[in-house]
Amino acid sequence: AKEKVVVDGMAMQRALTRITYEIIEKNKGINDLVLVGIKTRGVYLAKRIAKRLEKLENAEVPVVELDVTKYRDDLKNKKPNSEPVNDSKVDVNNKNVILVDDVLYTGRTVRAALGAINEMGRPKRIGLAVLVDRGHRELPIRADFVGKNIPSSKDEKVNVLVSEIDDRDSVEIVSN
Ligand code: 3GP
Ligand code: 5GP
Ligand code: MG
Repeated sequence: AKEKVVVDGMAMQRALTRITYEIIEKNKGINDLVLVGIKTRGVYLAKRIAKRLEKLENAEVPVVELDVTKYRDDLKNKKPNSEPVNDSKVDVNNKNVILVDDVLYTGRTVRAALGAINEMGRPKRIGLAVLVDRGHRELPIRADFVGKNIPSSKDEKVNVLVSEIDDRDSVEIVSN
């Protein structure tokens, strides 16, 4: 397998900084903002964006951690009628919610996340921020904030590494 680095550590930091400014501009500040990070790596990206938002705007932004595996419709091991995976005490009613994930591919994860948020309450608006959009959507879903568009072939893999749990920050394309 061949690996090609498409986003290095500095570029990832800059992309997250740009997304942070875009969120502030679109949201006209950070009032009523709630970030929802999709596990695993989406949570770390959401926390980084929240940190930047707080530095720039001097107020706290809640980060909800969401595990959507049980909500996906394409996994065999999912338990129907399982408990909501989210036990967050954060109120999403009338909030501007921004979902954060590492890679957007078919869109099924985001669809599942929307279902989970729907069980938490009724936000005013839900947006989507992703570090990588690799195309191949199977649902009518698009991102509002994109770190990098990486047109990929279906048999390529995009590796997203974050220093919180991996040994560095990096986005790499792996082709066989
Ligand atoms: P993540 O939880 O940090 O997003 O799904 C488990 C991990 O496998 C994910 O880590 C993701 O990075 C990686 N992964 C790589 N390719 C795929 C894929 O096509 N689908 C899913 N669901 N995960 C993938
Ligand atoms: P989707 O549901 O849009 O098909 O895929 C989105 C989720 O699957 C993301 O949370 C992401 O973690 C994972 N995923 C899908 N394709 C890839 C990929 O090529 N690389 C990585 N790292 N994750 C992927
Ligand atoms: Mg992910």
